[in-house]
Amino acid sequence: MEKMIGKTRLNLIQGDITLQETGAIVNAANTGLLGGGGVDGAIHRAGGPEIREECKKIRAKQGKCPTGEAVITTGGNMATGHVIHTPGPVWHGGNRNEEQLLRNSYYNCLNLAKENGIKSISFPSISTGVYRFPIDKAARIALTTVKEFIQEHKLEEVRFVLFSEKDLKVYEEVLKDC
Ligand code: AR6
Repeated sequence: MEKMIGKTRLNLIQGDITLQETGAIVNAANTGLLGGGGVDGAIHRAGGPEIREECKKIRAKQGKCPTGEAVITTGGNMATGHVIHTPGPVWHGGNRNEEQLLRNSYYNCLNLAKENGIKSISFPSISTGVYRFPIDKAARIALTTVKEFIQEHKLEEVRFVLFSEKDLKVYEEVLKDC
């Protein structure tokens, strides 16, 4: 599904984020930044050791990356130029500021892309795997945060790369009425 918002293309597709050729791809990381399972594991495997080396340098400089913040590294061996790593919130039922923290993750990734002159970016569905954030709520937060950002800042394309057909359907339904 594709929708123009101002001059920005907003795309929802099913696929593997490690294969996307956008200027940056986003990693649903953890605060330690040194890799893990899910999409994080897939990105480190596909990108190779250079990404982990840069993450280690960031760790040495600033310590852990707080939930909702974002950092940028090379894309290593992948087609993308950059990986923007953000630890999304773990879902604990909704009373621990999870929604605001997820909004922060999307906003800070977009802002970091803008600051680095990146024109196109691919997102996975942050926090909806191991971190158990309910996907319908997460999709609404993701899409509204992106829409608000691209109304104010110029980006050529924002792409959501959903791993399953079921997840893609959820995002498509939410995009229809937001
Ligand atoms: N391309 C696109 N999406 C993917 C891919 C892929 N190659 N692989 C998985 N997904 P998760 P989280 C989807 O668990 O919930 C890690 O261990 C997946 O189906 O990767 O933010 C980190 O180190 C799901 O829809 O991330 C953290 O410790 C979505 O990506 C923790 O998991 C996010 O699932 C982060 O948990």
